[in-house]
Amino acid sequence: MGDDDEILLELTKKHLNIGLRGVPVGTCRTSFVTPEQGVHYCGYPIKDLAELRAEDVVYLLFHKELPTLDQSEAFRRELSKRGTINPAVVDVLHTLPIEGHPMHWLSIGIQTLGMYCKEDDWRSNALNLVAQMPILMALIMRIREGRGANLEASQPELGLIKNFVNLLNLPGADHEIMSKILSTFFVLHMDHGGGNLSTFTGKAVASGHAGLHSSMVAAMNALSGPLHGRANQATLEFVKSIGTDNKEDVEKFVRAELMAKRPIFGFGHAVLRKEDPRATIQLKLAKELCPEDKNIKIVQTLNEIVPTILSEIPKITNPNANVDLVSGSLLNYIGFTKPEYYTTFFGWARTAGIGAQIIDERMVLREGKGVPIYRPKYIAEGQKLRRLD
Ligand code: AMX
Repeated sequence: MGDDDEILLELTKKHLNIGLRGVPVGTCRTSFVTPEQGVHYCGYPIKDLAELRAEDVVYLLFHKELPTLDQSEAFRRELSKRGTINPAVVDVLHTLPIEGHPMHWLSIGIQTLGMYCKEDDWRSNALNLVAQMPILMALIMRIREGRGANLEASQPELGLIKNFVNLLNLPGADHEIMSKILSTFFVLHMDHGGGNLSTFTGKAVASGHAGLHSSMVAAMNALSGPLHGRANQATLEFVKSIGTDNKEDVEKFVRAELMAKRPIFGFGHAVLRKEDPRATIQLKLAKELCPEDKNIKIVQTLNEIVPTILSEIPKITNPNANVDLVSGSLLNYIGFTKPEYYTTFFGWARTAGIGAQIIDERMVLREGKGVPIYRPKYIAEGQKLRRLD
């Protein structure tokens, strides 16, 4: 080893078959997670970024600095220019089976955008995708719900969130409140370190030079699993199944779930050891905007009693609320009553962080040479040398 090299981890057999948990793989320039303050984007704790304009936070992840006013305006103009999609994407979406999960639609939508993308540049393609995602999301929701595509109504100059809200034009929705809640959701979910499954998968696929869109589709498919991005869907279903915010009843319900060895959704975290600031921010937003909402009241009761109940169980390292406790109830409040859509919002936000990390791995790290194709070592097991007779 050279003088500059440091041993980060002594690898032993106990590190095998554990999903690379804790095994250092590379460096991440966009975000890190600490046990006390949760995720930080480029050094800023998430609590300081939550109320910023979504485009400014995308800029931060791509440029590693917050924009000046001029840079912010120029970046929004750039995204607006990139924010158009080929109408043929609409035809493809119309052929998809309604039985498919919205995450599958999202993957096919992104792959289709990639087929019409003429550029061969990681940064440009990542920004194109960030700019086009609001339109793709609105189209998916409108077509699935039988409300028809309205591509001609797209006004990318309104900004990422507002263009989505206008395009979707959900009956009965309050556009201001919807924009506020979605903007916060979007900023909170953009990135979460380098090693979460979807980001890691996206970067691994990109290392084979499969292209930005194919890599992002792989990442979205990774995100679609119930152990990863689908937890927000599961948490709202859990909250709805409780059905009451009466403290004694909620406590009875939670204890019965634990007895049945089922998880208490919305609580616990692999890294954080305090309440996730992303939960704190959303709880505050819920208190301001919809304190009387039935699900929000259940969420608040859960947050009052569950940490104490989970603290009685020694193996649980963090009994506090995580990001998913509130997000589904907020989305439900603004009119997204079908939890199967929630992971698509998560995926939409993550295209910013994953895109920025793919650019870093392809164009910046190792003095711009990029990370080589991923090739971890697997040790052969249970295989004797055999011969066909
Ligand atoms: N309810 C019931 N049991 C829980 C629990 C919870 N909320 N949180 C942790 N535990 C259990 C674990 O399942 C594990 O049990 P085991 O040893 O029998 O396998 C034990 O307590 C120790 O877990 P841990 O070290 O505290 O956490 P972890 O890193 O293994 O798991 C997490 C983290 C999020 C998967 C877990 O807390 C959990 O399942 N929470 C409920 C589901 C949920 O809210 N998921 C959303 C995750 C949010 C996010 O990170 N995106």
